[in-house]
Amino acid sequence: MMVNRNILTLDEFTIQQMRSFPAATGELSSLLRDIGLASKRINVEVNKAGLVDILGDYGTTNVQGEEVKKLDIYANNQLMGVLKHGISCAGIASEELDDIVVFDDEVSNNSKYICMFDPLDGSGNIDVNVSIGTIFSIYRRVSKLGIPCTKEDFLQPGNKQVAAGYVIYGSSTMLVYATKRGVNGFTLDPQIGEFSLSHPDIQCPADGKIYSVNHGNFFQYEQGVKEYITCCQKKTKADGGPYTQRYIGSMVADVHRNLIKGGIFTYPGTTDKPNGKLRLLYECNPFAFIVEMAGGRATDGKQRVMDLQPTELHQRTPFFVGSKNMMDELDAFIKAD
Ligand code: AHM
Repeated sequence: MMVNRNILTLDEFTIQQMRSFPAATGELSSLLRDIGLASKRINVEVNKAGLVDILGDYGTTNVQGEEVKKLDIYANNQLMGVLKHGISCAGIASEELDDIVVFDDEVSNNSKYICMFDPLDGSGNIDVNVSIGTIFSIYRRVSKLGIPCTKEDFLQPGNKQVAAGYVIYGSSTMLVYATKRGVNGFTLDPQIGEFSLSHPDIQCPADGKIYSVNHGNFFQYEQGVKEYITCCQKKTKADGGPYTQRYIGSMVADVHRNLIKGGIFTYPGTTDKPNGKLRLLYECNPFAFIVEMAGGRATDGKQRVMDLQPTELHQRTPFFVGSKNMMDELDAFIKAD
């Protein structure tokens, strides 16, 4: 039975979705609720970032050799904590952690899902009060139920994702998640502390006028990418332009804007870093899934990013994602390269 209400909370929405799918056990809804809870806690700390002594370097480096801010660790621990104590997750992998964490207790060993996340993406923007986000990705495990999950459960191609989403801590806080049934966005109502359905059935416009790229790396990009960027700059009204360049340096904010308004986000390989900067499992696959489920496309410049077989947890890949027709145009430049 459909609940007839003007506003649905995240919990109500996921339960409603579950009811219309008789085989569902409720585990995915419970997992999404756990992620929603962790992100509300992270949101509280992110909002206080300018006030309390939580800023600054933690004094350690993460497994990619990047400096870790205190909030990254807080966010990581919140997500890990709620998922460990929940009833639906067998283990996690995080951008902040060297290896997978297997929860290994009776309930977790019988849970069918594993979760991967980047707890606080764009953390270089914390100190300057620019939007940052959490990205997550959920897979059905391939190992047997009843035993601890294994690394194989995490090294699955993105096309095996069951759900993926992100939380953007911006001018308002939003949680957007995708399943094969569609993409829906929920805005946090701070007065009641609930995510409420505000962006039902998000569709990425097939055309857009925004391109997002780090121009500082321009001369390090391959020829086809340079030519595509130049083409974006030269667009006139007659050929769908003019285009606008927007790049905040927080992928969650950049892709969120392009998903809603239409656009393309790119992080190509450079001569220094041929695989670019972004991580396949924690950043690219979840966004590829979300944008594809909304009607867009995502590639590594050669092939669909979700068809890449991961070989290691922290592998990086060039990444191009966005509106379908813009992606098609980009392909023509890269393929001609
Ligand atoms: P982080 O893991 O240090 O937060 O870096 C990831 C971020 C993405 O959100 C963003 O798109 C990219 O790094 C920006 O990188 P650059 O400054 O090289 O353009």
